[in-house]
Amino acid sequence: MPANLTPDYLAADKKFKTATTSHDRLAALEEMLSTIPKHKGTEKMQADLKRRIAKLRDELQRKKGAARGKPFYHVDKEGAGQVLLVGTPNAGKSMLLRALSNAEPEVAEYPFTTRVPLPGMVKFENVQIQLVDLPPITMESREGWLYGIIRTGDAALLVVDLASESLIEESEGVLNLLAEEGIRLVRDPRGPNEKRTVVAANKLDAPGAADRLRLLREFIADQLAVIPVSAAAGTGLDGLRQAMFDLLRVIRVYSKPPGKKVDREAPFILKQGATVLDAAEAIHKEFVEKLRFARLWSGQHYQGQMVGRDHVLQDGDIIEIHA
Ligand SMILES: Nc1nc2c(ncn2[C@@H]2O[C@H](COP(=O)(O)OP(=O)(O)OP(=O)(O)O)[C@@H](O)[C@H]2O)c(=O)[nH]1
Ligand SMILES: [Mg+2]
Repeated sequence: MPANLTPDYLAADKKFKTATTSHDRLAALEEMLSTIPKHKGTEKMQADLKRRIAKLRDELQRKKGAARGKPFYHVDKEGAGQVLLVGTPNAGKSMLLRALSNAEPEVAEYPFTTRVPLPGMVKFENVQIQLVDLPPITMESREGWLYGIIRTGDAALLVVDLASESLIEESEGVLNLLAEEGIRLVRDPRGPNEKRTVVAANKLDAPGAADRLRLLREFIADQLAVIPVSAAAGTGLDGLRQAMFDLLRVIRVYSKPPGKKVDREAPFILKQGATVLDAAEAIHKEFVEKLRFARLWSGQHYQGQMVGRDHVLQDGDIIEIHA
């Protein structure tokens, strides 16, 4: 026992030993820490107290959360696919959603404006893509649901702030925090923890942005494609829409009822690699069983020829199902 423990400390120690609730135990531990004589001989004890306090606080916090029902958010997927806006505070995620969709998220010059996810629909040619605005990724954003949404999304836009002097460190920070949660933002996902991503380098209109864009490309271009944009000025947004569509790895297939015209405004959205049979199923469940043959119009090569059920379709193909 190190010397010089004060009566106050001993009293707190006694309180701890007789405490019956976690709250009382925590209060006693905090009292012990504040009354313990601060010298070399008690360093170990101080560290031990701090560790126990942190652990107990953590436990209490978790219980409180469970009892109250911690906020939990989830966004139902809509349209051709779900793309997530991921990035540092103030990068312009919300302003991008505003510029690209009908949604009206709050935009402000201070960080941590966005607290909950907000989806909007982005039109690309004849499809609608869901774009979800998220709170920023920071050391403080430890909400499990935020990473849950990113994990289940179809793809991500990593929004980088070209007006920020420290954009490289910030981008690294975001990638590292995501990695700690087991999520990797990549060009070509190979595993379930990898999310297909492009970088939206935002605020291209800001002074010095062109130089920082060069830096950013040096840092990240062999890992992720970079698309320069300005949400404020509206530059690069068409390219971003196209990139969002490409991220989803889907194709549009049009159904043409025999003897009728094709409806170009109502594509069926299928995964890349989908076959005639997949399309038949999407058009009408019954077609899976009843499909006799299909005719295909595709680019220059198919002008209504018959194709087998395993024929792989391309974006823009028109098929006529005969059941
Ligand atoms: N110059 C310039 N400013 C922009 C641009 N996009 C956003 N901003 C400004 O950057 C600030 C932050 O924009 P937000 O859209 O709220 O940023 P955010 O990434 O959603 O921020 P959090 O919700 O805090 O994560 C605002 O003052 C915007 O006006 C842009 O393209 N150019
Ligand atoms: Mg925001």
